[in-house]
Amino acid sequence: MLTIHSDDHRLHHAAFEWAGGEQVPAFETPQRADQVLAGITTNAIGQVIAARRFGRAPIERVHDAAYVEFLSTAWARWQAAGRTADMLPYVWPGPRMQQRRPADLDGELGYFSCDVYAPITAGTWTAACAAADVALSGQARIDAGERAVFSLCRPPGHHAGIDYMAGYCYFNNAAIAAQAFLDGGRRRVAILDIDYHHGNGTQDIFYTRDDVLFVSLHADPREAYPRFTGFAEERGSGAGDGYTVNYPLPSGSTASAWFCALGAACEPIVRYRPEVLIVSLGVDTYEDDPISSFKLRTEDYREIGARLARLGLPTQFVMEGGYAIEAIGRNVCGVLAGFDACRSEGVKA
Ligand code: OKP
Ligand code: ZN
Repeated sequence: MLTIHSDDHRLHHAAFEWAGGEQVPAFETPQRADQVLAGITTNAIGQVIAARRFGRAPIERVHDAAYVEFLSTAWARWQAAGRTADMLPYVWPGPRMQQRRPADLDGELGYFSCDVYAPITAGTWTAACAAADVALSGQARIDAGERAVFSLCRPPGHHAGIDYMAGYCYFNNAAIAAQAFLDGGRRRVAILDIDYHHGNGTQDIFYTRDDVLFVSLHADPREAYPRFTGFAEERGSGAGDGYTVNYPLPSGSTASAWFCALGAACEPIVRYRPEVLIVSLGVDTYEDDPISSFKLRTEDYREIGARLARLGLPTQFVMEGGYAIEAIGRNVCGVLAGFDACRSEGVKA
């Protein structure tokens, strides 16, 4: 399978994150994408090519222009104020408060975010744009007839909503690719999100629409980030009613429970008859992931790839989470190799 990549991801490097009331080393590191890339080579997954640039326009098809503008200038404004640490928000509008844009940088940081997990650093803008380019370059290859591609996006994207960053995410790479498919003339796109965490941002972007089906398997929000979205009763609204499908699973779920939910999640996808499938690929479902609780083992990832290949759709894999540095490369490659193996069997049959 073809992999798309950009070295610019390394420009985004958070100094720390908050956990248990303390600053701990960031889990979302440049090493993650480097390890995946190393795995792609070691496991001979296929050719690796650099992303090309697409600029702001396709990003603004899903994100609010004011949010994109804020992200593009935030670090320079922070520096002009004499600050050097990572930019972190501290205040958000709570229930029954005004959703009104504050007048200064510290206020705007809260306005354009919903948690403390998306710090802006010196290179965040460049890296986030590069991740969107990686997604768009993959989308363009599928549009040109490629059957499957892997967009090795970093930073990840599925927590970023229309006008906010959150959970290590700034631009919603999968949503940007989905919108580009539609803008290129496709009429039905399905996004299957198999990251451990609910893809609240992707859900936000497509919640009222029927041209993108969003299906997500994730840890029950009652006991996992992002806490306030991802419940089974969230099913879309207006024209989008029924086009968001959530499968929350109990914390600690094993592979057998997870694959059972995957089987269920494939049903609405088959019924939708999408022209293309985007897989938000997180491997933080792994048993040794340091921030997650599911129990998938390395051998399960090949089976995931095989199951997805059986859907028989042009497929774009978009990298999301996965924080077990030692295992991230082999787990991602397991999915891609399992997909490719099943696909070539299909060609023979
Ligand atoms: C991003 B992706 C960990 C608390 C949760 C945010 C998790 C963001 C996950 N101590 N922190 O979906 O993998
Ligand atoms: Zn995740």
